[in-house]
Amino acid sequence: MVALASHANAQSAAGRVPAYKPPKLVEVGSFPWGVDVADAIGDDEANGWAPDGFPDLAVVVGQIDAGSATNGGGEWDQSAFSRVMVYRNTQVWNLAAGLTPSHVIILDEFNSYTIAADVAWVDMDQDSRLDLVISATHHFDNGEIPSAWGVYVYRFNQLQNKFEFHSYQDTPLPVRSLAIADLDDQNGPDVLVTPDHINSPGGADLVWLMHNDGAGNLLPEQPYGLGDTSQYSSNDVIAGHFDNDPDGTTYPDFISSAQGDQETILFSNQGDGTYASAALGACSATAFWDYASGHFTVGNLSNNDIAAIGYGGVVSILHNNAAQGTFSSQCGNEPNDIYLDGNDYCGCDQSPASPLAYGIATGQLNGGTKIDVVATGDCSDVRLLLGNGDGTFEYNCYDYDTGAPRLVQVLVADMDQDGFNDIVSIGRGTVAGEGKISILISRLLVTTTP
Ligand SMILES: [Ca+2]
Ligand SMILES: [Ca+2]
Ligand SMILES: [Ca+2]
Ligand SMILES: [Ca+2]
Repeated sequence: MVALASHANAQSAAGRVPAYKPPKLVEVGSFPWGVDVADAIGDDEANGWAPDGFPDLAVVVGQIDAGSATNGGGEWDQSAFSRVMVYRNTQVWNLAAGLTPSHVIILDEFNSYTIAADVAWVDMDQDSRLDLVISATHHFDNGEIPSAWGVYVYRFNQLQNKFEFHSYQDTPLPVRSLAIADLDDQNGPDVLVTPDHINSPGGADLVWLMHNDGAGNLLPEQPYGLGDTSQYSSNDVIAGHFDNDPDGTTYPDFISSAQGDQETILFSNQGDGTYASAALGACSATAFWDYASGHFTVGNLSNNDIAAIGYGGVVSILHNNAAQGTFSSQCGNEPNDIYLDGNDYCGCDQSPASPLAYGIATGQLNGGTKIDVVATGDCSDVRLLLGNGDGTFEYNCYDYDTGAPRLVQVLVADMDQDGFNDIVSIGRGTVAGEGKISILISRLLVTTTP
């Protein structure tokens, strides 16, 4: 017979390989690229559409020509508006995806050349409701149009059940990667962005920090250079606690990828408005596309470790050594390589081929307390690296088809609130208009008895 483990004894089953129900898909049209998940809204009008405990989704959709750089190029959908789609979690996940379209934000009402690039849920104006921060790039075949790109803030108006335009701050170049943290410990969350690595003039290796004025308006950007003089632009930026500040406080730090130097640069927040930058010196043969952080060693909650996915689908783990921001690495370019891509884009043959490997996320995926890693290559599968709890990961090519071709991002969230984390991913498809959200709902861990 087969019996389902209860939530209570799932803890004892930690370390087992998770299983997922068939993927639940939502079609979103052309080129979903950025995604974020948070419980932002509910369906109770009398209560101001208040959050209901079930995470909702914001997805950036817009035309982009990322395919032209590699394979299957020229996949434009010229008719696609650039927009952010908000999906409310319906709480009903037994049949189809429990998501219903609830809001659409059309960015090109301000500039028809704007393309939304990434999105984050965050309460920017400190009214206890989550707003949306959106990074924007532009239609690059029309020359440079500076007013098309920058950072938009849309605040949630609970009286009108609407995400309404709140503020805009331009940037010197088109931007893509987006991270949020209250870096100065005042006036609410601040915003970090990097130049659009797909669509920026070469050599723009820096992070721009934009402080919140306390009301959800962003102050002009401050540049933090990565020290990279190559032709490439910086990729991802994430914020988190990566070292301790001199006085023992823990202001958030941030890291970014110097693609040309194939380095990760840590900007250590000194708590006085200055940042000490240092190259982590890890995995120097890999240019990282995407980062995620977490505490990979059980019991060590002081500072974050880093998981990174780089060119060719290589996953590397950067271990945080101590309080002073030094790292050691388990690199994908060393023996026991961890490759996610194969020549068929979805194989686990340890033969990296695709240069488009974007998404990585961390979270507990099989119960227990050990943080796991999930990553995507340029295919329809996500791969799991199960954590051993000591900073290392087991890689046995745990491989799950999401049903969404050409994945670009992945997130971990408990969408059906059953106590087990699920996997949210977005794929841009193989042809224009084929973009999809995929949700893999975790099955309860199964025990089999004779
Ligand atoms: Ca919700
Ligand atoms: Ca708000
Ligand atoms: Ca702040
Ligand atoms: Ca779940």
